[in-house]
Amino acid sequence: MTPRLTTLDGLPKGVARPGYLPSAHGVGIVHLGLGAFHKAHQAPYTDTALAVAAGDWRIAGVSLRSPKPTLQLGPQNGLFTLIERDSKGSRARVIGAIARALCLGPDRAAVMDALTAPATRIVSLTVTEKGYGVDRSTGGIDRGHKAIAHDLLHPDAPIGVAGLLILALGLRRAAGVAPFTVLCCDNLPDNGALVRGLLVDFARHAAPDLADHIAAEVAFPATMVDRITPASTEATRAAARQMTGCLDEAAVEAESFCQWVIEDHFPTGRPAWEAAGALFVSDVRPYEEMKLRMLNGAHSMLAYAGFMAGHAHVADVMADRALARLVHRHLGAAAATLPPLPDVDLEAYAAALMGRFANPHLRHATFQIAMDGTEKLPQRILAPAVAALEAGQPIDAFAFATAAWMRYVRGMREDGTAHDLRDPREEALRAALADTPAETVRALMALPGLFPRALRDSASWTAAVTGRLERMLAQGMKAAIAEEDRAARSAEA
Ligand code: CS2
Repeated sequence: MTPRLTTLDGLPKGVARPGYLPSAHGVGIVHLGLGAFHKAHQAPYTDTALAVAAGDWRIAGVSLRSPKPTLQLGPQNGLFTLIERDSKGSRARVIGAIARALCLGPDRAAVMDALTAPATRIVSLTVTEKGYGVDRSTGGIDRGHKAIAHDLLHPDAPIGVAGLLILALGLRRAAGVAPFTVLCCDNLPDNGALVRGLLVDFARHAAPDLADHIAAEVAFPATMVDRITPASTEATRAAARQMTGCLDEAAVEAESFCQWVIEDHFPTGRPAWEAAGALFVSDVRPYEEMKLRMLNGAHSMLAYAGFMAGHAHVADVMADRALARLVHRHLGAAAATLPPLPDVDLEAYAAALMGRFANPHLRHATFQIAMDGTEKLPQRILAPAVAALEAGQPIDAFAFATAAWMRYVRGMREDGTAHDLRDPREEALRAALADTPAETVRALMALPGLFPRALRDSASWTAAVTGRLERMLAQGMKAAIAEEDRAARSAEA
């Protein structure tokens, strides 16, 4: 029988393993959101930092809802395989940085102990864009968000990020323990300031005496995180088993590329993540904008257009020559909205992204990227669209991406079968669908807090989106892609 992965002993030679003795290091980080991205990004960065520079920086991982991560990692002593894939092949690496896995529901007391322990100096977060409950038009709490509403009513038994962190920061303060640093690792614009705004506003409502303390004493460094990480599947686990000789329920796979740019503001210390290649800077924003507008913006465009054109995976999109050219056009249009970054060549970045998207060894589903469009569009597509409009640059690429999203929002494939939307505003989206493309565009653009005023008020933007949505609906996505590509090429010529 194949043994479960529980120990580093006996792993085959080709499998990389921690360059330190995991049990010799204490926990210094609590991570909320124990999903594939954390396991493929922060956990391996921490693994390398521990090997190079030691320290008590292992991670207590917390799943806010699903018991799955604890069921997978618990019996494996936190060990899991990361499979890194690129054109040269696949490599397996067992990661030892996760000391324990907890699930908030059954393990509430242990989670609170971890959050209030003086040894915990960082609380990091990957809960996805919709996990926070920020009202993006005010920067404060969104009272309609389920976890925010719950935690305002039950501040002693919170289920969301804001409630948990405020309760823990209050207990630490009462006990005379320094606050932890809050490290947001989600693809949100200015993510440190965004979470700071959320917590300060939540405190104003739930624990007013804490608001000033948080504003003055808690550090919220901003980050840009990057590693393409498809959801784990049976095939991931089968590959891990084949490479390690062990059953690994917690295995993840990712591209070999990874990047982490972090604002260096950690008053109570941090792991030596630079040992693993993290870049510490004073201002993350230009890197973050570059990544959100170029990588994530092109990703969202290709996910909506690709899914509707029948492409299940990103690599299939990149094999569709017309659509791949539109991905390239999108990257160029996004780059044109960015300020120059010293030491970064945006053309080279775009070329590298084309290669990363085309990675044939990654099965990254367009459907996975398509999820939560209302949370992603603003920073990925709409902000650069406003910038392009204001600078008098072409808006076609952004209008095409937006129309493709609106086509996707119909929830119906071209063969008439339904598909899920998987968006927190799903009901409002469905209610906005109208009989004509023009009415649909108008209704979707009127959803509160989604489209910036500059776009809503622009006749040229509205016409650019409407014309494209009409074509997508009347002629199908493939024909719309071909026409867009033709027009783009003649504009370039
Ligand atoms: C993707 C991102 O699912 C998505 O929305 O665009 O998860 C993307 O793969 C990562 O940000 C890459 O770093």
